[in-house]
Amino acid sequence: MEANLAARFLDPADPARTALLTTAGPVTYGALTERADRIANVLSALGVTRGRRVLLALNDGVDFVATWFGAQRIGAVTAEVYTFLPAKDVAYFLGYTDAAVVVADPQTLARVREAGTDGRRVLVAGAGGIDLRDNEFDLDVLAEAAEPRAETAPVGLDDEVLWKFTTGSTGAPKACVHTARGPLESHRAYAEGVLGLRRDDVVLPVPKLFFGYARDLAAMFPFGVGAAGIVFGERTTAERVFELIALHRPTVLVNVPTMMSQMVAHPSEQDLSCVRVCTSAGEALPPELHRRWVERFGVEVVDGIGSSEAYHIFLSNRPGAPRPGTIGVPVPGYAARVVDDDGAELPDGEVGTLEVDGPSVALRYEGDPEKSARTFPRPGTVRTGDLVSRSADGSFTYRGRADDLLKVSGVWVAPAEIEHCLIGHPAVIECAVTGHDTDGLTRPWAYVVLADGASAGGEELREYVRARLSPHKAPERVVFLDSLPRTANGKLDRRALR
Ligand code: 3SK
Repeated sequence: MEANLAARFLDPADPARTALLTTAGPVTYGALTERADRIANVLSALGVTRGRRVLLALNDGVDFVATWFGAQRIGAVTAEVYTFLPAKDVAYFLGYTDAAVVVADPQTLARVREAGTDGRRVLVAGAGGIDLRDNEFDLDVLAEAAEPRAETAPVGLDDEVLWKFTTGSTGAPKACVHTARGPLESHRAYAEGVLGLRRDDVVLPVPKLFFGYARDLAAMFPFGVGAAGIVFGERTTAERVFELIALHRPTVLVNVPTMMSQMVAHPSEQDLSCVRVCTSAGEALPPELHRRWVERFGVEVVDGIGSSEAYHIFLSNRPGAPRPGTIGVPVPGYAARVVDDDGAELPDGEVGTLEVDGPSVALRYEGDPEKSARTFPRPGTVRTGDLVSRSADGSFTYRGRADDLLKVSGVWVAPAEIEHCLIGHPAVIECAVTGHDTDGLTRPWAYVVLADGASAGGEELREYVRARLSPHKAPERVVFLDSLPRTANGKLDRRALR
């Protein structure tokens, strides 16, 4: 079966339909396909062959999407660098991917240069006016001169086509190596099977496209049904999201709890009536935030959990049947179990590690056989490192990361439980709990962001937890911050707090 992602997602579409919405105007499938094919020909001319990596150091925009599909067209393997990383981290991505070509733009070029490209070819999008060096090429000039159609490299379902990076909150980012089966199965199972993505949908991503959750949902899965995605280069703020909603009237909002909390706390009146569903993933959605969101905007939330290892979302609530506080049930075609440290399945209600089987699980972490063997114990199975429990109705509840658990007064405590409790306090919009060593004993400390204009003291918040959970779960200290540190994908950076 032809599994080339450019052939599968771009070619069947009506060329006159809108594929992407941008502030500069709509881009049709025909125009996107032509741009992708021209870039495919440029990449081939620069020596990119099947199986070689193309590293995208591109901000969100049409060229991000066109370059990604251009590389797919010729059977190359795509990988993305988080665009705001400093040069030393860009150097890590360059070395780790050993990319044949790096595609940069005026915002990332200086850091790519400083990282040292080691003779690699750098293709620069939007390079007009920049003095290019010997190994650098102007994407616009080369694409204009290239043939508008490119040949589709034959790709099978089991061929390696893309790398997805883990966020690296506990070490250097690692690439999960995926075959073409991953995106195709996730599209079928989650985008169509759970979200019911349809031709008239317009998808707005809150995270940037280098995060696979956003890239797939806004710039790949919609194309499978002839729908459209929105791309924008600016930093995502609640104001910008509201402006984009007013401008493009999306039907699907791809969201993360942090932004949901900022949107809920935003003072001005907003009309989200165009949005039929708001997805939440990337982090646990506290039930209280879920409730505040629905009360404020009247927009349904479909909360789920995914990972780079499993390719995309594998457990999810279903539209029309939300169970706040749970991450839902397996996506069609996936199976999930709660296991103990020996891999034995635990009964309903007990907390253990989440293990998932599915058709989109990665082959390995590139270059790390030991970690691969621990995380992928069998082909098609991933041991996620997430702590969960399953209820008798089959739905799963997130209890935190196994490596975040704290032993307090001899009892295991999940920071997520204290966080979900604290977020119920009306003055708290965000919080994180980590372990602190006090004279050799681990004690929970809470880092709290208060809503604009709200006030609450540390003792008040400690008492709030004490009254609802138990005394040993009350934070020893409450530290007030303006914002919480985040990883590149917007997830809480617990390492930075510790
Ligand atoms: O949360 C994640 O890390 C994730 C990764 C890939 C795709 C989807 C999600 C939610």
